[in-house]
Amino acid sequence: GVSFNLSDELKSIQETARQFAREKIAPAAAHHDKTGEYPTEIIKQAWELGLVNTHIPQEYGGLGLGVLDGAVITEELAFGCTGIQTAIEANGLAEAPVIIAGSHEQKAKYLGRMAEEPLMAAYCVTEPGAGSDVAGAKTTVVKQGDKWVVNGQKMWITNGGKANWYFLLAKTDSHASPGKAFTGFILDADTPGITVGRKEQNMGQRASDTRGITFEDVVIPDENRLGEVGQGFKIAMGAFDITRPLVASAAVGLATRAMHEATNYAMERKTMGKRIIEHQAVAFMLADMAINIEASRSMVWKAAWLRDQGKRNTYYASIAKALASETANKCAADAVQIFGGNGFNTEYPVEKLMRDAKIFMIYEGTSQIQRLVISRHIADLAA
Ligand code: CO8
Ligand code: FAD
Repeated sequence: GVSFNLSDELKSIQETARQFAREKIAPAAAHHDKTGEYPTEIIKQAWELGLVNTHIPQEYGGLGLGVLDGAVITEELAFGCTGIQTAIEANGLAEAPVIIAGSHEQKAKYLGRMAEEPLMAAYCVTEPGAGSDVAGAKTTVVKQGDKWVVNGQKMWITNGGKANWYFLLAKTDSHASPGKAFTGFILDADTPGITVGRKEQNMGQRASDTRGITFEDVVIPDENRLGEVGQGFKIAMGAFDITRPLVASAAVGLATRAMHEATNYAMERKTMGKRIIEHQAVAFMLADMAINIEASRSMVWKAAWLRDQGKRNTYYASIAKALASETANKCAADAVQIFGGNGFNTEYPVEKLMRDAKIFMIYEGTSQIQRLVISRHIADLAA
């Protein structure tokens, strides 16, 4: 039956991730936030501990963990810094289409490589003119003999400048419906014709590397095509069923950090003769944080668990993503409020949390797009 008990093995991985986040990630977070320096060394250490690429099947050298396992690990890493955690998790996003649709040879080559060395990968779907509207993406790929030729531009690609290979979604049939118009590919990052743009200067999660990428007559061998021609859109969407619960889990990690910092501060800071936690207005802000964090984590676990059971979880993944990302934003903003003037200052940790939180409502599908997905399912159920 259903259980919220974590196995001993998962508890032990959770403890490893918790310790790593608190001892290695959190102390380095301010530096990477300030400088924007990519956390190469931290990622390498995380990789050595088995905290990166957790869902690569054992057959290809990975740990073969499930989505719920990944959610537990991700929440812990995110407590330390969601910029660093996003860089790590973007690997999982790039790998998801390969796990869903890759052949044995593709998995052995590209997932195997990730298990052998601390390499990065990236998922290239969004374009300058099409983010929410994936079907509006314009990058084309044309068959020439036994090869494909890509032309177009992708934007906002996490790990864009660090990736060893990319998952690429490109249009193969501009007249077909979205579900048949696109094809997915694996593309080596050193292929001629690829130009990687500058590192974007973002509001938060500044440790993470986000870039535009241009493809000019880039040649891809047919053996790097993922699945059938025309199946790319569904493969790209299928990846979100795995990764939206994980992104939501990271938002829970950030929200938990906000509550942790705000609680400690409220126990120390005194006004009007008492610790501010003894003012009900402050204590209730903390209580609201707890309510929303617990509810969000439960939704994350449900969405992740369903996927691990082999059941379609799209509806729950979107609920978890919308709820947890909005929880992260509310908790971070209220943590700043509880810190008062200090909360607005970079010497204290909560202003970074507020800047880092915003992107959770935008990437992996905006809050509006999650509501679009949820409402379509409700309409289908009612029909
Ligand atoms: N699984 C399988 N098939 C699916 C799924 C799914 N989850 N969803 C849709 N499909 C199928 C449909 O059934 C349909 O099939 P058919 O044609 O046979 O009927 C076909 O795909 C087309 O679906 P829709 O009609 O629903 O297509 P729409 O054009 O209406 O668009 C969405 C649907 C939901 C609006 C879609 O475009 C969407 O999800 N948009 C948001 C895009 C998004 O989330 N982008 C995120 C980019 S990655 C990112 O941000 C990374 C962040 C950093 C990463 C670090 C941590 C991981
Ligand atoms: P738009 O789609 O133009 O949306 C603008 C506004 O309109 C939003 O508020 C949106 O919710 C709203 N809107 C749009 N359509 C609708 C609708 N139908 N109904 C209601 N409201 C609507 N993408 C990748 O492929 N790979 C990555 O690794 C990646 N990493 C990212 C990292 C960062 C830091 C950022 C900023 C983005 C990243 N993205 C990545 C892209 C991200 O997924 C998109 O930015 C996001 O999906 C929104 O697309 P957009 O920016 O084009 O906004």
